[in-house]
Amino acid sequence: MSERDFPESRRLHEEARRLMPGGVNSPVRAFGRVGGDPIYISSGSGATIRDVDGNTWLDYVGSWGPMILGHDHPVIRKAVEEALSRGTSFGAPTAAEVEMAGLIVGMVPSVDLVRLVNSGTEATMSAVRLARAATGRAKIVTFRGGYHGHADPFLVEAGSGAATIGVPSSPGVTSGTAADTLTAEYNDSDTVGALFAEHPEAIAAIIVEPVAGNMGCVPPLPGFLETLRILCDREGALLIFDEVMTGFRLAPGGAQQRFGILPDLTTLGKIVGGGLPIGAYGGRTDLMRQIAPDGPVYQAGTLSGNPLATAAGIATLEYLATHPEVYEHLELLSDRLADGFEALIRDQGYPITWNRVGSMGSLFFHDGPVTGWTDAAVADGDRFTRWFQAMLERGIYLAPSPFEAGFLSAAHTTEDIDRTLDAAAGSLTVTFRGGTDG
Ligand code: HOZ
Repeated sequence: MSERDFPESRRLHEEARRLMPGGVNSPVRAFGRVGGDPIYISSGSGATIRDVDGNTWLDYVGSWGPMILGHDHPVIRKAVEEALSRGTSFGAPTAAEVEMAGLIVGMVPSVDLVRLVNSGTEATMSAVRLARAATGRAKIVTFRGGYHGHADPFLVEAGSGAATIGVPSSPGVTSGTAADTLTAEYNDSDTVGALFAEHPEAIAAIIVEPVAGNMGCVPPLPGFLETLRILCDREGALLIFDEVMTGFRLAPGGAQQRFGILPDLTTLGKIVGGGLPIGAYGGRTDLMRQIAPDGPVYQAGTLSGNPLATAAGIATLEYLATHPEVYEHLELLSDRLADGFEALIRDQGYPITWNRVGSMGSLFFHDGPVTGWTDAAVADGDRFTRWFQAMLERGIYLAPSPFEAGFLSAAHTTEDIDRTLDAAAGSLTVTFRGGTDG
């Protein structure tokens, strides 16, 4: 399987480029970082996806996180089909929204009240507006290489697609907006403490991915999240956990349950919608009651709480809440993958680092450890490209960027992991020792 084998994908992409910026609806999908045309997907089933040229791929993108149960899961399909037969949008309250809110409040430890929106970006921008209103302060702290969607305050030294295409601070964000975003180093709470010292009583909130997933996967070092909690309490700022990636993935109650640290506000996306577009934000009652119409902090949406999206979300969350074996399976697969990478590193001496927490992880072409953006940014990009293409040759579909995490699903099997490790051994040989697959 190589680039020349994808004629239909290539044809579609040529047409797409005439119609859409970069031919895509989200930049990193364009394969700009890894070369070649993107592969156009026609269907998915379990842990695999199929492209328009008839190739089948073992999928570690999982729609960038949502597909924790795998593609076309029968429970989700049935729920969406039933909702579809009742109508697709009413712009009025439905019972499904109440059920969905109940599930989120029941599962996520720090969430007493929740508001449904349509994407992770909507969730984070709304949470920050609320934090600013509640504290009467303007500034927020983010982390270099972190990513919280594409709203203006977050496109300052951002990770994910912004870093991938080289615009971590996007044109179009006004200097006034950028001035209110202060950036610190992930896993270095001293840099956060310094910002509080420099800007006394001016910081409304710290927003942090409790496991960074948009500079590759970077776990929090012991004590890091605890220190952020202490700093926020001491300085009168709010702690926002952006659990768009980690929510319902690292535990039924997300990273906050896994690590036992409670934020004031939580933002959710991806898994919460079961593969359909939903975001959510929630937290302490006294804060959430400030949202309109209970309070004056405005936020709204025509399609918020959409019946199809809530049907998929409810089915997914209910499944996760009642099937703890999903998390056991994901941990087992993650351990097996990690053992395999550790053996490759030990036996072959490759200067690489495999970072993971539960079912999210990523490979850095850097002789570790990778604890933040400073390390992630200097990882070898050319080697990543060779690795990505070599894995593609072996039927493994990875995120086409070194600044994204990979995701396991409940549909992956131990055989899939072993096949992936075989592919990884061959791909690393090509990556480090030269030669091609073509
Ligand atoms: N920035 C998203 C993942 N971190 C990628 C979204 C997409 O291309 O679908």
